[in-house]
Amino acid sequence: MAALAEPPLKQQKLDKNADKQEFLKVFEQLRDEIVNDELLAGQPDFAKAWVKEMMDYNVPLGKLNRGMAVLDVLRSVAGGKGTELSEEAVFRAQALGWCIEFLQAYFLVADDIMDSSITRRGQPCWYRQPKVGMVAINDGIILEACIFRILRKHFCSLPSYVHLLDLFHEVTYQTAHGQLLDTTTAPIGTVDLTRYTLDTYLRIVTYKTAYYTFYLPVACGLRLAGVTDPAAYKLAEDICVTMGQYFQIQDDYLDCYGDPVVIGKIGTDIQDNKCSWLVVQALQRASEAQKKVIEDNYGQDDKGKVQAVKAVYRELQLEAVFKQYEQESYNKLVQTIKGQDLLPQAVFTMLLKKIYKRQK
Ligand code: DMA
Ligand code: MG
Ligand code: MG
Ligand code: MG
Repeated sequence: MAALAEPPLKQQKLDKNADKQEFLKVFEQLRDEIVNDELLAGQPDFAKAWVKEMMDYNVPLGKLNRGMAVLDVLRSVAGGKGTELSEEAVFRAQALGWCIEFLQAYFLVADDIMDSSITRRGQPCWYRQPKVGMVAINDGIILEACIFRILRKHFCSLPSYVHLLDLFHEVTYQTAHGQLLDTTTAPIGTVDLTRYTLDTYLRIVTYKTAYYTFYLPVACGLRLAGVTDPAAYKLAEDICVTMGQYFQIQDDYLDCYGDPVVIGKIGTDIQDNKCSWLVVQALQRASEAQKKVIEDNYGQDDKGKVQAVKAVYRELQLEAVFKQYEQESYNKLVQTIKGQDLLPQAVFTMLLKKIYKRQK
């Protein structure tokens, strides 16, 4: 990257903040449009208030990396061609970014129920709110349906409309099947150490995380930029899948070693019997005795048992294993990004920069 061409760090931070504020304003507009949707004319006030509160609670409080990436990608592709973006083009990129954040909100509401999680983004998981409970399932369905209301309202006259619809459907399908693998590979109450293999792991995380976290924002940005070359999408898919695997490996690492105050959630992977990167790595390195400890203690909601598994992770120095993996994976991604000239490198380096050595 041409470091000299970049504005000073302080300016970059101010710009980023302004981008985020503007992005959040677009959320408020979209939310209000949904709350007052003419398709629901006459909806009672208590129902409107529920939807507003539910959206405010679940949609805008994350890091917003996925949603804000759409405009970044569009800017780096259009900027490369020397095009200045119109106000409408910027708004559309932001609205499309919010569609991704709605999709993410939907998956997280459901994921927290399935994972019996406690907190998310520093507050109780939505389904844990006393008045919510299993109504959260329907709220998730509403969050997903919002995507298509937003797309219809703001994109239906564009030639890219059908591609965007298709993209959101395909990525949702992939993610749901990733979640299927995640929740059924190692069902709670069964411990079968032969199931925690790296191949199984990579398949789970490619589908449950990589497509919606990286490919979706990139493909949305490319679509808005008018890119139609299938080779460009294929390249984006390949790089995004690798980046997504790296991102989920970080997520698994942080589940055990992250600070709950910083990551905003309390790890549950060990008690949930998850095919986590850590248990896969542990089993590749464990002695017979250590394997037995894992077998006897994994997948049970018991503090002492969770600690016993963590003790094995410590003995195997999995923190150091992760740090080494992180560096190698980062280096490889940089090489791949530099080794192509089909798409501007910034499309990918911007995403990678945001996640490299992340603490949350
Ligand atoms: C994340 O898996 C995948 C989706 C589709 C939400 P996870 O359960 O590891 O996520 P988290 O750690 O955020 O609960
Ligand atoms: Mg989870
Ligand atoms: Mg999960
Ligand atoms: Mg996790």
